[in-house]
Order: sequence, then C-alpha cells, then structure tokens
Amino acid sequence: MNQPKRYTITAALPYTNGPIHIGHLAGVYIPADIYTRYLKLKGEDVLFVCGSDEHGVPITIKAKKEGITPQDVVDKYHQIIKDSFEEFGVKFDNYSRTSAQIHHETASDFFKSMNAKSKFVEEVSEQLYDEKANQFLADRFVTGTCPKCGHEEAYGDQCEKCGASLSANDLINPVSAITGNTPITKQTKHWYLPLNEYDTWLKEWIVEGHQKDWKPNVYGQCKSWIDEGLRPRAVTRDLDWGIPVPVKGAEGKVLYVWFDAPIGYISASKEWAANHQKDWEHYWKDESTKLVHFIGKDNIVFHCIIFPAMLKAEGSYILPDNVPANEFLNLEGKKLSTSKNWAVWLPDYLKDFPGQQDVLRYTLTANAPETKDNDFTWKDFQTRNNSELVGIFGNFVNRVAVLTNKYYEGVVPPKNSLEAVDLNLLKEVKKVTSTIANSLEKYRFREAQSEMMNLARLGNKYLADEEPWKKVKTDQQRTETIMYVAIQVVSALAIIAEPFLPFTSKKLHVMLNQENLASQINWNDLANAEEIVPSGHQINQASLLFSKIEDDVIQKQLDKLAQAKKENELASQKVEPQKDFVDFEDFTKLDIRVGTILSAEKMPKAKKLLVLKVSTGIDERTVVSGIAEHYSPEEVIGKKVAVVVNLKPVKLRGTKSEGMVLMTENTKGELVFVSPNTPHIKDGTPIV
Ligand code: B3M
Ligand code: ZN
Repeated sequence: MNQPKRYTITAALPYTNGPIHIGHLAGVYIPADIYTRYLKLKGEDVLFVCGSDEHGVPITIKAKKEGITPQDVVDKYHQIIKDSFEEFGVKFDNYSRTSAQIHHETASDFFKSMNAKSKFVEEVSEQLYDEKANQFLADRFVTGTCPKCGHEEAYGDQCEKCGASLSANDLINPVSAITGNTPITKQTKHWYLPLNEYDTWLKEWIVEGHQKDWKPNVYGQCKSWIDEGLRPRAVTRDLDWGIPVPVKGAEGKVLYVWFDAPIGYISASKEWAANHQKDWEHYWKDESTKLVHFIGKDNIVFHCIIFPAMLKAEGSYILPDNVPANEFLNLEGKKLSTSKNWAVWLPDYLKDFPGQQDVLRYTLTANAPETKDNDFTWKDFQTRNNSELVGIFGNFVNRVAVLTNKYYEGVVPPKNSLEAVDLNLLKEVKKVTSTIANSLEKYRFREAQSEMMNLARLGNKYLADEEPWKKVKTDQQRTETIMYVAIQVVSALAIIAEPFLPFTSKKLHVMLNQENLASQINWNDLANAEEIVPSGHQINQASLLFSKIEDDVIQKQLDKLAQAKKENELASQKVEPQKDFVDFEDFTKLDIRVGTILSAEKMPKAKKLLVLKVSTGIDERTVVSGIAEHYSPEEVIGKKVAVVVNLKPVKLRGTKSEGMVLMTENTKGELVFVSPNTPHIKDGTPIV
C-alpha cells in the first residue's frame, strides 16, 4: 500500500453562547465529517479537531444578560454542543475548548514567539469608550452603520450584511451594545499585526497560488480584500474575559478572540497527541501534511488572511492547503437567527426525531449551501426521507436482505456465470466509487452523496428488470447470480454510505454480518475488489433503516416555526400600558388641527431640535420639534401634520414654540409623523 497521506482537518470552533443548529451542521460540521470519514476509509493519516470557542464578546454579553459569569455560560454550552456533535456522528479525534490550560499556554507562546521576532507593531490610539459601562468598546460591544454598505446594525468587527471586516472606529454613528450610549473616544495601547506588510506574500500565495483549487466564493472574497489593501489589525483588547496578553505593559488586556481561537486548532491537536502518544508537530509543521479548514463564509477573512499571516509570521507552521467555506443555509426562506429563534436546534431535533440523525445529515448534504445560500424546508426534508431514503435506498437494501433470507436462509448464493447486465452493474459500483472520491476531493459533497443514491437507484432497477422473485420459480441458477450481484451492491453501499450516513452504514454492516470485514475493507479496495461479500457468507435478518415521515409530524415542526414567528412579532410590538382615564371635557379641551410645515431649519447647537414654521389654518406659527435626529429640514417641508394648537407656548433655547406636532414611533424605533395624509383636507380642520 502507498504511504498514507497526512491531513490535519479543522472545523470552526463554535462560540459557546448557545446550542448549535442545522445551519452550523450544514455549513461546516457535516462536510468536514464526511471528508474526514472518507479519508479515514481510504486509510489516510487524518487528525480531525475542533473545540469550543469560549472567549469573545458574545459570551460576555450573554453572561451579562443572564446575570451569570462567562465561565457559567461556556461550561453549559460546551457540554451541550459537544453532546450534539457526538449524537449526530460528527466524529472529531479531539473536541477541546479554548479555556483549557493547554490552549492558554499555546496561544500565549504563539504571541510571545511573534513578539520576540518583532512581528507586532505597538501603537497608542483613540478607541471607542463607553463612559457609563467604564469599558472600551470593540467587536460586538459596539454596533453602527457599515461604511461599506450602509447596513445599520454592523458590528465593530464585521458587517454581516456585506461581509466587510471592520474596526470599531470605522462604524458610522456607533452605539454601545452594553448601555445603548454613544461612546466617546479614549487613548489606549494595542498590539497590531501589520497585515499590510503581508500584501505581496498573500498575493503570491492566494491570488497566484490558489485561484484554481479554492472555491470561487472563497477565492473571490480573498481577492477583493487583498485588492482593497490590507490594514494593520489589533490582536489585543481591553477586556477582562480572555487570555491575558503575555508581555509587560499589557496589564488588563487580553488577546483578541480571533487571535486565540484559530490557535485553538493547534492546542486541540497537542492535547490529542499527548493523549495518544503522537507527535503533534507532524500535523502542523511537516510540509507534506495537508491542512484543511472547514468554515462558514463569515469566517473566510480570518482563515484565509489573518491566521495564515500569523502562521507565516511565527514561521514554523504549514499553511492551509484549502479552506472550503460554505455559504449560508436559510430555513423556510428566511435567514437562520438565534435571537429570533428561527432555527432548528439539534437538541430539539433529536427529541422530535429520535434515532433519525442520518435523515437530517442526508437532507442537509443534499441541500448544502456549497456555492450559494440555500434553503432548508420541512417539506423537502419529508420528501427526501420518504422518496429517497425510504423509497430508494431502504427499499433496495430491504428487498435484497429479505429475499436472501427467504431463498437461501441468509447464505450468500454462488456467483455462477455473470451476464452483461450483471457485469455492467458491478462496473457501475466501481465507477460510482471513483466518481464519489473525485467529488469529495473537490469538496463537492452534494454531488458525491447523490452518486451514492444513484447506485441504490441502479440496484433497484436491476432487481426490477431481472425479477428474481419470478425467476426463482423457473431458473435457480440465474436467481442465485442475481442475488449474489445484488448483495455485492448492498455491501458496497454499506461502505460508501459511511461518510454520509454513518448510523445507517453501521446498521448495514450488522445486517450483512460484515462488521469485521468493514474494518478491513478500505475505500481503495472497493474500487478494485472483484467481490466484497463471498458466496457462502451468512448474513442477518433485514432490519429497518428508514421509516416514512407522515404529514402531521411535519406540520408540528411548521407550527413550531409559526409560533416562533408570532412570538417575535409580539416581542417587537411591546405596547405601553394604558394611561389613567380623562374626562370627556378634558379631552375636548385639546385643540388638534391639520397643518402644513412651510419651512424648517436646524436649531443652532441643539442636536435634536428643528424650528418649524407651520400653517395651522388659523395663522402661521413657530413650533420647535425634537425630530432633528430623524429628519433633515428638507425632508419635512410641505408635510401635512397633526398639530396641537392650544398647547401653552414655551420658550425652547430662546425660541417661542406655539404648539406641538404629533409624532409616533415605528417598529424600528424611528419617529414618524401622525399624518393626515388624506387629500382635500384644509389646514385648520380640527382632528376630533
Ligand atoms: N467562533 C466564529 C463563529 O462561530 C468563531 C469561529 C472560530 S474558528 C477559529 O462563527
Ligand atoms: Zn456592510
């Protein structure tokens, strides 16, 4: 056998601030798991690592909200997430966590090593600061308008709308996520990775080196960042949750979460190596090792530009060979959202569909967002299960196992002489095996999985054409051959299915009584072997692989989502409680009229105030209105409005205001006019 190739495969470390959902599985963990299982079946030397990303702002925010410590948050979700991976068959060699001692040491050493080689630039600069919270604001602690696309809820590290990677200082109208305050700026010192110095090298490495083998979506994003010009990036933060910056003069500062998290891949490898008497350095420093990062598209810049620049700067590590990032999965046409509870959480799925992990794995791979965002719908989930897994795969396997037991008491019959149809089908098995291998090596998981289903389809067609249930009455020899061939196909499927449907594959191996065989048979043998299960081998009874999912089960899931939607709508329309009653006489004392805004200008030195001239039908008068943060003067001129005309005049900043323009708030919290928009109403008409 050839010397096995060595691979280090990583899957993005999930933030430990909530359970994981189908979007995470589809985008990152299922493809990574399929790829790893395939390579292991081929006999390669593969290390597959992941772990919990336990630092970073989302965790601190969650802890603040719930009144617990960040450590409580990460302990809880680390366990939940780890369990979910195990339950769905995502089989890491090591699932570590970034709060582990070994990770703190590894990340600190990495920083120190870079620092010793003068790879950082230290700089004092003005950073956003929340005076109320007494805290510097970076990353997710601050939101504001994206300077690139205008999205109003961009974060201080990234805009989720356009994917731009940002610094907190780039945001327009920044607001503190802790207090809602507008931050001030304050001086502080940080360590920067001067990405601009890696420009030429990155161009050579990515633009010239990986245009062909990286996915177009990944390559495209990298290229545009490089083309835009890279800027130094701070790798330290003024926070108290994280890994302390291990140098003098950095008290109270921690490593930026995106500096420490990818080093987590290395720590997880070290931890694994220590537990398995292996040398971790082979997996990270040996040029012949292939490093592959599985991630979602929002992590591309970190894995393709920043982390490689860190590895390059440190100098003793290999670089990723590929970063097959996926796009996003939507749910029933809408973006998955943790805060809106618009998701299928893995623990919930498991409760509702016990033992049916492979159905979800199958559907998510069939719809994987490989080249564009894609949609998960419960209807599609049902159809994939009922017509493909039950109707094709399960049906084929079941017929073969039942007939073999019925005709031969479970003993694989003799081959006798093969006809052209038989040879063709056996040839197909080999062809499909190599097509799947090819697709997997190009990270095309949907294509690979559909080839597997095609093989089951061919098996079904073979049985339907050859009709062993008829021939058994007339031609024993021919029937034996047909069943022999069909069993070969089933046992090939048992192996081929392992990366995609690991639970099903296991059941199939048990059914075929080839559990031992399975551990010896390697993917390469599958492509070459003349026979997988020999004549005379005893198989077991047929067992149920998949079962039909009925409409009411699907409806229950749709109802759950409808409920989430309703709750969201209600939450977004929090209605203020009713005020005390007033007498009718009191009400009629109010004089509200239709008016028109004739002119408007900003009140000097007052951020919120506009000075309006309003035609009330009675007269033209001045009204000072607190709407300047929502409207420019030009926007309001000519507007028909409702004005309280008998409000006692008051002086505001020296200007007499003789009335009040009625406003309300829309669902986005913006002020809007209560506006008598109907045509043909004269100014001065009372509103009653
Ligand atoms: N925790 C981001 C995320 O979950 C981040 C990935 C880290 S990979 C080193 O999207
Ligand atoms: Zn943007």
